[in-house]
Amino acid sequence: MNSHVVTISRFLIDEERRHPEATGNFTSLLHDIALAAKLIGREVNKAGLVDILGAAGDENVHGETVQKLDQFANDVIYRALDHTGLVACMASEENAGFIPIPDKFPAGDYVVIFDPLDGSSNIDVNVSIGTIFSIHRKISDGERGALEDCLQPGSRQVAAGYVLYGSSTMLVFTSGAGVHGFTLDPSIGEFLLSHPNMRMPEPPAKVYSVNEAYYRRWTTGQQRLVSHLKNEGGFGSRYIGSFVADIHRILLQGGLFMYPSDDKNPSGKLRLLYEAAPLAMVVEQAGGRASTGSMDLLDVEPVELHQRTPIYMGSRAFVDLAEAMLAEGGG
Ligand code: AHM
Ligand code: MG
Repeated sequence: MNSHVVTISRFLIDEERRHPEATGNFTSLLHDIALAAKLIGREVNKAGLVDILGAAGDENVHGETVQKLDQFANDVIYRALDHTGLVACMASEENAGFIPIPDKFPAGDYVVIFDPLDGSSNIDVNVSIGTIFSIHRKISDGERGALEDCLQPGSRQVAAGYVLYGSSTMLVFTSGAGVHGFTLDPSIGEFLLSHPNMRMPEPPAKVYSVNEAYYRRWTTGQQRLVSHLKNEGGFGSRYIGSFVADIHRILLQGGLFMYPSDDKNPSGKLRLLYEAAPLAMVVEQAGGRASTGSMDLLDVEPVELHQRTPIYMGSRAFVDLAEAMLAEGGG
């Protein structure tokens, strides 16, 4: 084996050694998330076989009901974290309320918020999907957390990241000291460090990413921004329609991702806590910026678990430009 191969375990242990005060709890938590990612990735890779193996709702050979993949992913993450004694509570895009760790298990200090399988409508057409996670420290007195633990602004995240189930499975995360990407080597079942210290390129690719079919529903400011990018700006356009995949491309190549507000969705579509804030931390740690169009996304004080937010994320200069044009253009 190449002696320079760094598994995610080795990477986390090396990081921990640089922080003598570390208890190892955070390392264990990320390990558990990486394990959940492998289990979800394994099922995602089999998704095309549902017609052979049974569709959601059917019974499998063990007489168990086959779950929808997003429900499966939700259960996997919950079960990877519920019993470890590291977590006080969780919140998932798939659940209405926050989820305290049950009394039968010890509780810890971390709060984990996740979107188990984002972009799941892309599964049927074999397009990349992702898992998004956000980690906070508990701030309430409650041993098993409280709603306020989940309603912290993105700037207080201690770590955040995503797993991309693409042509390979990648886990990308930040704990506030840069962004690091690991690619799953399926032959040994390990995430290997493939993208150390990811930085958004300068100069960035001039590419915007937005669902332009909603053009007529946009504000005048948003319409003018996109017209400017493609006409005077000379931008190209790429839109996968899978948030993790669109942001991953922008992280590697630069560009501007937008999911703006529109007539039908006054706060946009994507969720602040499960989708926007974690990827905003990743993008900012890689040298980019994330905004709601009028303020830093990481400064938004959440008021409810499932609230939505408009998103402008990517290369710093492009996000600045978007904010400026929205401010002057009746945004
Ligand atoms: P989901 O949470 O229902 O999976 O939807 C989220 C997805 C994102 O991955 C993507 O950025 C967005 O929805 C695309 O929405 P649209 O089809 O409106 O462009
Ligand atoms: Mg989602």
